[in-house]
Amino acid sequence: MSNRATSTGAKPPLYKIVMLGDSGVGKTSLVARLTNPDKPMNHDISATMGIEFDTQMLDTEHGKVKAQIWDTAGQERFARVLLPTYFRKAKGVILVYDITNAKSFDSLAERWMTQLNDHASSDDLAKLLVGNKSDLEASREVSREKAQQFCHEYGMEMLETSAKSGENVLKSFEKLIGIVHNRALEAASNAKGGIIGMNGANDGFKLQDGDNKSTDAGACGC
Ligand code: G3D
Ligand code: MG
Repeated sequence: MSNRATSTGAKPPLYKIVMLGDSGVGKTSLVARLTNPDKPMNHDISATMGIEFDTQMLDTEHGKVKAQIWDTAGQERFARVLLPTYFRKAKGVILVYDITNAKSFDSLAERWMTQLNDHASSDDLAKLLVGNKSDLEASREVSREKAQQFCHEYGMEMLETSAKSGENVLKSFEKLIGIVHNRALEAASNAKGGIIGMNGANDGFKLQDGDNKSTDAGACGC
């Protein structure tokens, strides 16, 4: 059975992914670096006051997909009210800490993983751990080993990034969206009860939603 496009001009699938982590770890800077790779980091970026999102086309091993990246303030008083909306239909999450700030790492287990489990149907939510500010090696407070232990515990992969230099920024988003896309292809394959053709599989296939309703992969999944 083939899963190739049945019509020309089908839109690439769109997946919602969310940024999570304490205020100041660099979530907004990472998204800005991804969407404006040539622009040096904007030091005037103020703490995000609500929810906003940006979209970015990304490459995966099975074709191009569109990521809709949601970013939040990371402040409890906003987060409490907004978390259900924030997580609704998210397919992936980037958990960000600052390698120079041990507290931001501790917050992941103490706060963000709990909120994630409370508000997201985390079974089909792909997760990636990102240790940002790798350019500040001299001020490092969180060892790679400690972060790897966290990954092992929660079953996810990790990368260290620098929104300042751009190191691993694209790679991080591509890694997460690759996992998300592979899972969607697998779910579509299972739903059809057969093996799908991977080449061009992003062209017009149907995503299997968590509630077993088929949704158009070209439409927004959020
Ligand atoms: P947030 O969205 O998680 O709250 P921001 O974090 O993106 O607003 O970044 C918080 C501060 O960290 C900003 O500094 C920003 O410039 C800085 N920052 C973000 N990423 C990096 C990085 O990779 N390396 C370094 N050295 N700094 C980074 P200011 O001073 O503007 O508050
Ligand atoms: Mg921000």
